[in-house]
Amino acid sequence: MKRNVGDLAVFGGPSAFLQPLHVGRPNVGDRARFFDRVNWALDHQWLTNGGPLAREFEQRVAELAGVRYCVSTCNATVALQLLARAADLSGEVIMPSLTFPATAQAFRWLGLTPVFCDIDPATSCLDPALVEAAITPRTSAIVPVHLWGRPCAVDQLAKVAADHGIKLFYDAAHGLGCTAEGQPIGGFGQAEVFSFHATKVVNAFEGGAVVTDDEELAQRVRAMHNFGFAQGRVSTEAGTNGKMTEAAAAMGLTSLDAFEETVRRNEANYDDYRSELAGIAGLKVMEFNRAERNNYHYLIVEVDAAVTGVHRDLLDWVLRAENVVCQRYFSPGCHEMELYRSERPVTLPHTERLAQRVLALPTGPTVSREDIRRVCDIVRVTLERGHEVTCRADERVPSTLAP
Ligand code: T4K
Repeated sequence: MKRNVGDLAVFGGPSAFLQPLHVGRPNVGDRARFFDRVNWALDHQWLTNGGPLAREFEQRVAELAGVRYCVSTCNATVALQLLARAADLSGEVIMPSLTFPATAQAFRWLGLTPVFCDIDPATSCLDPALVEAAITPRTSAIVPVHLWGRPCAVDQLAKVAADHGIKLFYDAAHGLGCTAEGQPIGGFGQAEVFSFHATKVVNAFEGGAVVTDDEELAQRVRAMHNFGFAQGRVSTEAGTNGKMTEAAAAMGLTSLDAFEETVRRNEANYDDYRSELAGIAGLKVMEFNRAERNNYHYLIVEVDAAVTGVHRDLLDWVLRAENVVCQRYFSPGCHEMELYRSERPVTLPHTERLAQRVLALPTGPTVSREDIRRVCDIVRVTLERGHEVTCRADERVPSTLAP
């Protein structure tokens, strides 16, 4: 147990964990069931190209999202690109900067211009009023992100999009199984995109999906993810190869089987973190609205260096020395990355402030109550003795880690 600053591994104490404790450990589910599914695919010698497992996966994702159509893809980045093509987007696309770079990169790769807009600090998602102010004659779509699974202001964003006659597609990479205004994420805007990357609440090794109630859009995405084939092997429009394999779908289905249990464990972990970290001045555990359904997949804390005397980066460094592999999700904001900053400099105060403060801590079914207690001991010692930790760290790394 860490009680004093001298107990911390950065200052010579033993690491709290022998093995790394990661953020984003995969929800693998029942391995035997996974191998059964893979064996079934091998027995039937059908490995990809819209096979039965991918179709079953699509049906189950559509049910969970409460929509009529789901097209599975090889990852969410390609799914976003397929949507952009299928909807004939052009010019500018408004999106948050506080997101994984995939959101911006997906569109930029197609020659579209990401226009970064600030968040509402209450939701950490796009602020609809600022979105409206950012619309220009070149804007073709808004792509909000349900960050960490916390829902966007869906009604207000729908109104802004409708008032200006532009498309609304959600990056719902984090949002599987969550609700907004009591409705499942998946059914908002013209379409939404899920990610089934290994680190997501449901994984297909790598995978993604476009979900929508728009039949024509779904058909177009389905054709485009398969070389633009309509019927037979005739390409009737531009297309790529964005298909999900049967092995990926086997993993996706098995992971989906374990979804409810994973969420239960995530929620219990969230409650444990909240009670262990309660009362630490300058530390906030990012809240979920209990009136909505949440997947609790990301456990985010916000560190106020002015109060704790410790910058988020220093806390990250301290935890990593203890073998707790945290993630700065999502820092820096995309607009602060040289690629984007040099092209289109903007100032986004709420994004910049939060990007300096947030840290994802390990959660998921493989993280035990005892793990959480130990992680929280480290956090508490570090933040409650913040000035001492920062001074001692500065002696070792005279640098940028101080607030
Ligand atoms: N939109 C949003 C809002 C997103 O967050 C993402 C992806 C996308 C779009 C695009 O979705 P995809 O095209 O990927 O489907 C990871 C994921 O690679 C990325 O998919 C995800 N968001 C992002 C939030 O997290 P990194 O760069 O943090 O990955 P990495 O390899 O550093 O892994 C993070 C942690 O996960 C490690 O500490 C270890 C653990 N891990 C990772 C892998 C790959 C495992 O335990 N097992 C594994 O197999 O991006």
